[in-house]
Amino acid sequence: MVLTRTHLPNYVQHMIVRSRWIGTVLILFSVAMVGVARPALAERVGEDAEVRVVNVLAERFFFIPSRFRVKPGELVELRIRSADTNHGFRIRKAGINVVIPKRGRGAARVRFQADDKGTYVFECSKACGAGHNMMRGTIIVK
Ligand SMILES: [Cu+2]
Repeated sequence: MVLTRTHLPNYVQHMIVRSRWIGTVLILFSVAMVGVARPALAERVGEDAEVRVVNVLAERFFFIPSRFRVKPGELVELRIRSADTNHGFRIRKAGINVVIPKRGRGAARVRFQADDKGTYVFECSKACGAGHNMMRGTIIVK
């Protein structure tokens, strides 16, 4: 005889239904807790909640995103990863120039803040191939 749910005694079937229900409630509860706990944790470890993180991907021969906007006075942290080789990230106007490690070696972190409206061009500062000179983007402060 094949044992299917209909062959189980009534109280066992009730237990299965109940445990599924409890499981669902627990999952929903933990999802809710994760959402609530995150900002609190960030404050406790002293990360500035003020910093907006912008993830940037560098790849021969472009940046993604190649244009993004920040507000005047807003502090942003750019976390720049490479999808292939070493690149550079330079904003001449802001005196920023860092090396972006090659794929799998982590991100370069750069903090950027501009008080006035305007545009800041960023570009690759490490010769990376034929399209290197086209590898650039713009931060719009607006
Ligand atoms: Cu380059």
